[in-house]
Amino acid sequence: MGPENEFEAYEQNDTWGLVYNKIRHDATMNHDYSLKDARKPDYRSRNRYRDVSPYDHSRVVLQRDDLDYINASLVKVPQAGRAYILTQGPLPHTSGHFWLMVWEQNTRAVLMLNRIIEKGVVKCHQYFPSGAASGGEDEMVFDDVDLRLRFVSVDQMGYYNVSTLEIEDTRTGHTKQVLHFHYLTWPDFGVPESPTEFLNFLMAVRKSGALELDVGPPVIHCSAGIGRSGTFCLVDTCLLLIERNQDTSCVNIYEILMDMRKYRMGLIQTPHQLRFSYLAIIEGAKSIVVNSPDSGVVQDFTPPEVQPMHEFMGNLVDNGSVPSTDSR
Ligand code: PTR
Ligand code: PTR
Ligand code: PTR
Repeated sequence: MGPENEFEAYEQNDTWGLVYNKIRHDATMNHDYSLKDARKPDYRSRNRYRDVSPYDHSRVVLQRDDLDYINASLVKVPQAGRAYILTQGPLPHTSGHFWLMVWEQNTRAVLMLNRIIEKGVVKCHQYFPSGAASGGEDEMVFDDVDLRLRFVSVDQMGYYNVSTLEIEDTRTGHTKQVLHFHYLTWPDFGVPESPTEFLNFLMAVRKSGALELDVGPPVIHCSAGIGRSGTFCLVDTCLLLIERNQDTSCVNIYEILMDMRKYRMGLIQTPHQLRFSYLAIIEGAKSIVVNSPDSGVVQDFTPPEVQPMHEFMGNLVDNGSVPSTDSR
């Protein structure tokens, strides 16, 4: 049964809540991986939420000095040739760590899916220079990690912005440019305005090359780095697999999401986000599989070459593969 048939069945029987609860339940039963580093006294204050932690086996380790810990996870999907770093919205005292991770992992783009303030509450620190022209800063210095960030330019696309930023390692004077994609209209525990809007954003990110394996993994965040960020990765991966196989029914969304949840807990936070993922996958697949001339947003997208598994794994910096579960 492909995503379309599943979607129809869940709609007709009004079972999105049940399906979503089964995913949460199965993940809780099967993914009892350790969270020891996230709970260390020295690192606890680096977590934005006490109930959202990276597993030890897939957390991203900072290399510079003895900084080590950041609430970030490397989510690997070898069958799709994809890897994503999912992380929380930086706190004031972890913004330097965030940029150090981007620098060390050779990340080409940061995807920010939240706003700084949501429902009147600060959900993420203003960790990037947004440019003096829009009332922000042109430059930010992170002394704790010896990095300097410079605003270069911004393209405002309405519901998202794409900024170019330059990072300088002040120890060596070396610089790199990164893209900052900021989705402006996706509420926490909510869904984007429409699948088409979301797919256009996804295609803009893909076109930048930032999701390819010849650069470091994209760094994707929202406030907790699980709900909206999980939705983004699930849709991207499923569409890539559909494209490879030219067959919508080849993807088992439940299994792909459960696999991704081995690397970071809580991916997709509501039944509504799960339903939206199906909608976006079904709509995106129409323009991929039926190669019709008026098929819309994704028709000129060319899929990347599939990379052999050993090369793929060799490109990634992390703590190894998914272990069998042990106690937290
Ligand atoms: N700003 C965070 C918050 O209030 O959630 C700070 C914080 C983070 C506080 C984690 C406590 C935290 O949990 P624990 O003490 O259980 O690690
Ligand atoms: N304990 C927090 C809460 O429930 O508010 C954790 C949390 C916050 C979880 C936001 C998910 C959130 O959504 P997102 O991952 O999309 O930022
Ligand atoms: N604020 C979230 C909640 O308590 O609903 C935080 C959370 C984190 C929820 C992980 C669930 C999580 O995992 P799972 O979805 O697998 O139960």
